Amino acid sequence: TDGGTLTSAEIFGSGFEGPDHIPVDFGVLTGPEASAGVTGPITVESSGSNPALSDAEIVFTPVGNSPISVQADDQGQFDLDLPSGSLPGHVDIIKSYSNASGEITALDALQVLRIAVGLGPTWGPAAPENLIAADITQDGTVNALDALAILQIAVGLPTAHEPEWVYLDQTADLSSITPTNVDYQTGAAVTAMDGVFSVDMTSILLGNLEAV
Ligand SMILES: [Ca+2]
Repeated sequence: TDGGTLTSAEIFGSGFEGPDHIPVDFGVLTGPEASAGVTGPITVESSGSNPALSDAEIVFTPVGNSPISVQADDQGQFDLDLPSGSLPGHVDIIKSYSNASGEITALDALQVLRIAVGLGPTWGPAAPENLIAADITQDGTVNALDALAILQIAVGLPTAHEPEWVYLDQTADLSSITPTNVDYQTGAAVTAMDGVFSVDMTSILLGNLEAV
């Protein structure tokens, strides 16, 4: 206001604790809403359409190499452009939740609260997939804070814990998961042969609880 120059301290304060950038509202920049997903067992085919992976990001990390990341189209088709031959690695899928799909409701928050106080969901004992979905804060424990975050999402309030889809290896052993030990690995090991792979995965929307 006095016509003088700004100091770095006036702009950046005491410095950076990590990477920083000017605030950007991605809600304005991005086009269509995130697409709906598919809950439950899916097969990820690198050479076909994948209804569960529409608009998802596919990340393939060859053993000992840097990740390769591509965006799937609205049919869930993607091309990682992998070299020929045998290429073992790990595939991860990143997919955000579309609020427009309305899959997360206040009833989900109720189910999580029931689990948090030691009751099961209204349909019976919680399956491991239910506990993964219930721990939307991803801190390993199902408690009232998860229920609160889910309720915020259900009514359209801002929350620190945006829902997202998680994809696990369908053969992963989830039997040790309990409400106080929600421990799991995302993604699956695959070996691409001449650039092609197929893997069975389980697709879970964090915050969405339904009978498995
Ligand atoms: Ca939690």
